Amino acid sequence: EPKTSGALVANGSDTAGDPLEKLGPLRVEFSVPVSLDQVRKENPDLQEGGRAKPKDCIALQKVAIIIPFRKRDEHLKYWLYYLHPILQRQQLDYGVYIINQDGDETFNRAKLLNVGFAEALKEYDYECFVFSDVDLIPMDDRNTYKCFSQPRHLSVSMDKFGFRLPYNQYFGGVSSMSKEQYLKINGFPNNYWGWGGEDDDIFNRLSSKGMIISRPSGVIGKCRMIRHQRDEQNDPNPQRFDRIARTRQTMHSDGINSLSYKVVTVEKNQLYTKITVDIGKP
Ligand code: UDH
Ligand code: NGS
Repeated sequence: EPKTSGALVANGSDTAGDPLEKLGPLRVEFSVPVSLDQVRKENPDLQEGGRAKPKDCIALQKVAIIIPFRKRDEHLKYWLYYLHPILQRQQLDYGVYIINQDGDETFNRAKLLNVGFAEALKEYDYECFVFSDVDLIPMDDRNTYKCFSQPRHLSVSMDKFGFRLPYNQYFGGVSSMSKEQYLKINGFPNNYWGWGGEDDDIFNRLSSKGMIISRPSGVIGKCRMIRHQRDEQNDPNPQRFDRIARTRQTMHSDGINSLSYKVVTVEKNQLYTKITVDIGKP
């Protein structure tokens, strides 16, 4: 019987178990609205900026969770509601970074992820980076949001794809990389404006450096996506096929070594650090 990690479904505290123990399969649904107030109350141990670490043991890893973002506040509430309890049970020393694209220009997911890497490292000695879409929720807390000896793809079994990979090289949704793995590929591309292909470019970078993708099983890797309409200013990028054909030529000059942006505001509260950033336009 799947368990609920918070109090969304009345379930008796007995089934919530030891706060230090993983639960396995979790109930994940998006029909009941959640409020930030409720999330704050249910996660009293969180520190300013959406930080937490185990009280009674040494953390597994220091992990920065990076979320590319613009105008998805409803999704963010669910993400925080479900993920904070899970991440604490996973005994991580973690922080949540919402990288909010300023203005109304075309969206650029991969560049926002690069900004998250750079900004998180200015704050703390993170050794691992988890890159997560705001609308993806794991259905099993044994899917640990940490790093492995190879780059990790975590969202391997999504409901919208019938709980399987859409294709073998798929690296979208949620992934993790150590600082070393990320730097080895010069981070992510900065020039994928609009929807699609940036995750395939990242896959190409990893495989060109001889790395392979580590994945959880299809059972532990189950997750749900919050259904939504296509966002404004994120239409399919017509250049994406040409770009992914040239990753090996472009990756050394386009990446974390060529990243430029301007931080507009930084907001810190109990649940997250939100960095609003001007990343320019195509
Ligand atoms: N994102 C935002 N705001 C935007 C666009 C994207 O926050 O305006 C972030 C968010 O974290 C999202 C991620 O970028 O989860 C990836 O966005 P995406 O639009 O590339 O991917 P998604 O799978 O949607 O969420 C694809 C288009 C869906 C059309 C479905 C029509 N039924
Ligand atoms: C591929 C895209 C990826 C995308 C994946 C799943 O075709 O960026 O579909 O998309 N690659 C290209 O377009 C080159 S989804 O079904 O989630 O909309 O992640």
